[in-house]
Amino acid sequence: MNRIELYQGDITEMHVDAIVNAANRSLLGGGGVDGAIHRVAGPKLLEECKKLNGCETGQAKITMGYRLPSRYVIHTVGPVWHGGEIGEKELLASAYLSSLKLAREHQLKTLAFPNISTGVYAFPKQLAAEIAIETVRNFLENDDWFEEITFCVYDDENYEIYTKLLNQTGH
Ligand code: AR6
Repeated sequence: MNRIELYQGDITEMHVDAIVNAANRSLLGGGGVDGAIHRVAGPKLLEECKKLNGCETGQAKITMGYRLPSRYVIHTVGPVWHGGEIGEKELLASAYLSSLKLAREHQLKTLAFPNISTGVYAFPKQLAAEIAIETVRNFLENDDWFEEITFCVYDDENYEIYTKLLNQTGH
């Protein structure tokens, strides 16, 4: 059964159990997808985030979704790209894996990921997509809990990269 989906658009409009936020370690908001999520969720999201004491790179924390159509937000922190020699690849895989584990612990069935680290944090998009798909696929192969994991791409470049990768290898 194919449980990986591709969607191009705004993650804040998605009706899933949880959307994943590409946050920073403060968890106090920012630009990009993080800014969009906080804008739509409203001020209560920031209030709850203030109580979390931040989040390490590669880890994840969960909050309610407030005014978002998704019930929860899983905030994860991807690595800043510094050339690839200081563990960026492992940290990106860890951001995806920590988010999946947290969603699983909270018994969530449907999850949507943005393209973590590929905006402000400048992670190469092709490599990031390969890591994201491999990490999610490995998880799904070993655990049949999730109903659907969606990769929410925003820009056309990521859409093309994900389309190719998902078609090449089968879902
Ligand atoms: N829906 C889905 N994807 C989006 C949206 C949206 N509404 N808006 C942007 N993207 P970025 P990062 C895509 O920069 O690289 C923030 O300031 C975007 O096209 O949001 O992990 C945080 O607070 C890109 O492919 O996150 C951190 O400080 C992807 O989301 C820092 O940026 C990620 O881009 C995190 O940087």
